[in-house]
This record gives sequence, structure tokens and C-alpha cells, in this order.
Amino acid sequence: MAQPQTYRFCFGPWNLSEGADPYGPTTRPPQTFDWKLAQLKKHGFAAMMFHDDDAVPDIDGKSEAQIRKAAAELRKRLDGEGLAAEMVAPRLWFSPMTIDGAYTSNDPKHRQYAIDRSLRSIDIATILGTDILVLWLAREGSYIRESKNARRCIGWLVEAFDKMLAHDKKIRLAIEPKPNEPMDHAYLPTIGHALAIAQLTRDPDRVGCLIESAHAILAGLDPADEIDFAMSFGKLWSLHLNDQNGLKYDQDRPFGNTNLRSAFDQVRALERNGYGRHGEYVCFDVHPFRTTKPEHWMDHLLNSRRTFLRLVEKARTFDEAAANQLIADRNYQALDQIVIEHLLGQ
Ligand code: XUL
Ligand code: MN
Repeated sequence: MAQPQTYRFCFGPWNLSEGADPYGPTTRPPQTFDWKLAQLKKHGFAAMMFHDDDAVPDIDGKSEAQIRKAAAELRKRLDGEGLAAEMVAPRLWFSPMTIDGAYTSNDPKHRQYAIDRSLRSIDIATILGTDILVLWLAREGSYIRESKNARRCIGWLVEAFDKMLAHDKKIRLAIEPKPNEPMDHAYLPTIGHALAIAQLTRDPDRVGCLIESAHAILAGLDPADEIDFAMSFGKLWSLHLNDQNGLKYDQDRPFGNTNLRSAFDQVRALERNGYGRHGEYVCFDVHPFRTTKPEHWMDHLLNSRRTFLRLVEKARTFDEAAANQLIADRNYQALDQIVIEHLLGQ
């Protein structure tokens, strides 16, 4: 019999954020990268996610050789701590060169900047020992539809992906769709879009996806169904679990904090598809509440992992035989209630 999956967890330095929001400043003192890495290790997380400039600060001011050197130093440190890099993602939404989009900017120089920076991110990923480049396409969309030609933008996205795939024969691109924020409408808002555009690239097998629970909810979709869909293609290569209360700004709440049943369904979908079997990590893209005191700074991550593991237990102890009988009898009212009773416990 197949052994039950044991999961490995990770988060990124940005998940220990300082509490700033668009309306107010930070509420916790800044912490160093070293402190964040130490917290990750101390609390038994196995890997860290990296934006390119988390791994190599001031990346735009560095030569290729300097970037490689900084990445190699980080790799040495991670190895020394027994930690892995889960992925690298080019942070293409901060620079003055990406104000009007990155791969889909109307300015060819800016499109080139985005591609060059992505190729450097791939180099960093390789040095850090991961083959996953995550692409959250923050500014690939529009506020003013007439300012862009969406058909041409899809072509530019494919061109950019092709250059990345050609740059390194081992790299895999995990597209992280999000339907809005910061854009009004994104060009790749769902997993269906991500997997469809993969087919237009030079190597569809190396273009997959990352599902973030909150992003699926913002698209009006069920994250558990998105998991089953992506895993039907063998293309769920990473995962950002969190929660979201309705169609608002991206909230990055602790996993399961708003909709426990949906969290249970996501865990069940991961379990039935064997997520993690090929080395995939469970990542939490969650943020502390603005009100969080410095001494409670890790709690949103620890609570997300605890909820996840408790839901794994719930998924494994769910009475599947009873559920199947109710399904055969089309008694979905009773099925609904046994789920609720199971989650409520004794
Ligand atoms: C944005 C988001 C990002 C990506 C990584 O909503 O989720 O943090 O996960 O670039
Ligand atoms: Mn994310």
C-alpha cells in the first residue's frame, strides 16, 4: 500500500512583513533577512521561496558575475543550514521599467528589461538548486483596455516564455495566475489560462502552474477544483495556501481562517492527487495581521501549518464509505451534514 504523503513546508521572506498597507505605515520594526531565515529553520520549515531580489539584493545594480557570486554565497548558506530554495520569481512589478507592464509593456526597451531580468532569475534559480521559476504576472493586463492590444500581448507573453525556456533547458515555468490587483484585469487570470498558454510555447511540458487559494477565490473559482484541474494535467508544481474573505483586495489570510470547509476540500484534493510525491512543497503565502505584535510575528505561518496538518487528519479520517453510500443514494443533504459534523468533531 502506498505510504501516506508527508508534507514539506515553506514560505518567503515577504511573508514576515511589517504591517504597512496602502493607507498606513509599518507597525513592526524591520527585520533582517538573517532573522527571517533563522525563524524558518527554527520552526521546522524545509525551504524558502525567493523573489530574485530577495536572493540577490540590488539586482538591477549588479553585473551578471556579481549576481552569480551573490547567489552562490546564498546557496552555500542554505546548504549549511540544511535548507532548500523552493523557487525563484522575478519581481517585475517594482521597477520604473515596468510601470506600463513588463513582458507586455508597449515600450520594447521595457519588454527587453523584463526578459533580461527573468533570464537572470533563472540563473539564480539554477545556482540555488531549484528548477522552478514562478511567474506572478503582476502588471500584465490593463486598466484602460484600449491602451493595449490583448492579442499582441498574448504573443509577447509567449515570446518571453520561449526565451526563458531556451535559456535553460531544465527550467520549468510555474505561472501563478491572479485575476486582478494590481491590474483591473489580468491577461492570465486562471489556471485554465495558464495551461492554455503553455500549449503555445516551444516546450509545453515545461510550463505549468502555481495555485494560490486567494487568487482562485478572487476569480470566483473553487481552489479545490483548480487543484484537481491542474493535477489532471500533472502541472501543479507549487502551491500558495491562504484564505480570502470574498471579492476584495488580496487578503493573504491564514489558511482556513475564513472558509474551513473550502480549506478541507483543498487538502482532500491535494491528498487524492498525491501532491508532494514529486518533491513539491506546501507554501503559505500569508501575511501577519497589521495588528500583530512583534512577539507573535510567526503565528500566522505556524497556525496555517497547524490547520493544514489537522485538515490532513480530517481528510484521512473522513468516512469515505459512508459518503459513497450517500452519493449512490443521491442523498447530498446527508452528505453535506456528515462533512459538517466531521469538521466540528465530537
Ligand atoms: C501576489 C503574490 C506574490 C507571488 C510571488 O499576490 O501572491 O507574492 O506569490 O511573486
Ligand atoms: Mn502567491
